[in-house]
Amino acid sequence: MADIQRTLVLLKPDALQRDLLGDIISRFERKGLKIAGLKLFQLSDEQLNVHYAHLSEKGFFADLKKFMMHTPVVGMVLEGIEAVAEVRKIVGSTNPREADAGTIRADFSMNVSSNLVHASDSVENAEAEVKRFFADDQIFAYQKITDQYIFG
Ligand code: DAT
Ligand code: MG
Repeated sequence: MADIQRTLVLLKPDALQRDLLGDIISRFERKGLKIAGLKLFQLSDEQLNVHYAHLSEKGFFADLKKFMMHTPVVGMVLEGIEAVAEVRKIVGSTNPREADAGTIRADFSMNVSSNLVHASDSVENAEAEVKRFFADDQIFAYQKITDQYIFG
């Protein structure tokens, strides 16, 4: 039985400013990931303190939060087989210059502080992050006629 997971993706303010939202969303769609949630919203300082708690001691923490609040972000809940790891693979390493060619970060960005996309890094974090940003009634379970061709 396939391990169907949900994961949280944020398209950061640099993706919005650079008109890359469509290109980035398209990469996830082409993989076959199902969009279970999608919205434009403004991040708050409180949300970012929780979301980036693992970086709170870093010198760049304040700048990171400021950057993430420059504009609204696009939040997505993506669903697919082993979606957490697959989405991280498509997004690429944190530092875009170390990311593999063909990943979003390698193909579209150059600097760690503007690497376009957030993606959950573990199944546990994905569950918490989806809950953090999406209410239950903003997440949808539905059939697509392509499901059998993509999920097997
Ligand atoms: P990831 O986004 O790949 O999960 P992370 O959780 O370690 O990486 O860091 C979250 C974000 O913080 C990252 O996408 C960009 C920013 N960041 C990380 N390391 C940084 C650094 N050395 N300088 C500036 N920003 C950094
Ligand atoms: Mg992270």
